[in-house]
Amino acid sequence: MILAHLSDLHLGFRAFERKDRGRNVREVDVARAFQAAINKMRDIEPQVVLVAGDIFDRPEPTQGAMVALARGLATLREALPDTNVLMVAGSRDTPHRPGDPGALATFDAFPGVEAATARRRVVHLPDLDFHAVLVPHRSAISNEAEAVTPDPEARWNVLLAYGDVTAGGGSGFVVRADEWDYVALGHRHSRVAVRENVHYSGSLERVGAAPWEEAVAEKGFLSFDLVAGVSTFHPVAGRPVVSLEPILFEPARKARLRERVREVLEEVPGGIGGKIVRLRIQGLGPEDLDQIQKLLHDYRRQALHLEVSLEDAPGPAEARPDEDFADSLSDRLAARLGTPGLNEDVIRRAVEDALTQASHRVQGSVG
Ligand SMILES: [Mn+2]
Repeated sequence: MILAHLSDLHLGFRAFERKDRGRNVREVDVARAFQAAINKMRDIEPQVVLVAGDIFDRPEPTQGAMVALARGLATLREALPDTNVLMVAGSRDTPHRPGDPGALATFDAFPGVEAATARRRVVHLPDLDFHAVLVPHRSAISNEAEAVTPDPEARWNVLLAYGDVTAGGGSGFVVRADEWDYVALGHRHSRVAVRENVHYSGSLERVGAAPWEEAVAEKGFLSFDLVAGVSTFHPVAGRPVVSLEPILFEPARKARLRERVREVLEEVPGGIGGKIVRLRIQGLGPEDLDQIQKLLHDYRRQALHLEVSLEDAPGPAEARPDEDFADSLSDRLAARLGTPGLNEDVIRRAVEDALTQASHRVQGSVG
């Protein structure tokens, strides 16, 4: 019995100005990532696909977003006709007015698809002896969520919810992990294993306001084998994001800045073409940015987006006690080695002496 778990698709997400055949490039990227995840389902063959909210990037999604979801569901239906899809709305795709059904409700009408947009919903799949409770965002932030319980008669109990979840105590929607075979969560964009059976799958693409924070994190979705109790991550390739090491601007060597900018941008493995790139410069004021604008022009055309972050220059370099200690120890040993009558005791005393001094130095730097 295999589940697939994805969340935070943000279909319809748009960023930067670049277009591809009239469509925002990032909107195309998130649609592609979703389709890539669906294509991987053929090999995973889940009985149930769980989609844990923020399926659309906004309550009134773009037409492209509606088409992307419909296509994905159709592909899945064709490849795996008996697979059920359970979805909940997140904070991004909850309708503004409580009386509205929400765009996601369109897909609730599809056979084999359950999409809860506002109220909690219980789904029972008798063929699989499977019981699921669907808790969309609006339900998770109401008192309604407290009444969520598994069905003791069912072989499998699964909770699908959107929100900040705690394992008891603190704020947020409380989940009693031991009551459920699996808890599929959405809302966090990074992948988090809360417990062995409680997971945030993370977003499929780097759709946050600061994509560089997720530059090195692999994105994708999860599957969970209910019998073995084992979770597996399935990476999905998205738009590459590069966060460069900071460059220090030295006012005394202005020309050096242009050289360094060129160096770091040219050194990106595989180039910056089509990538989302962040260039960090320390100690340069916004009024001095003109010095490199012309230089950046060409790079801006190559990259999908080139973000320039101006940061404060770092403080004075900190002392490195480890190196001081090593130097001091070797100096002392070298000095003693030439002394007549050198024996183990002498070396031991020298080492102990050095260690004592080093420990004073460490305490001194801590205090
Ligand atoms: Mn989200």
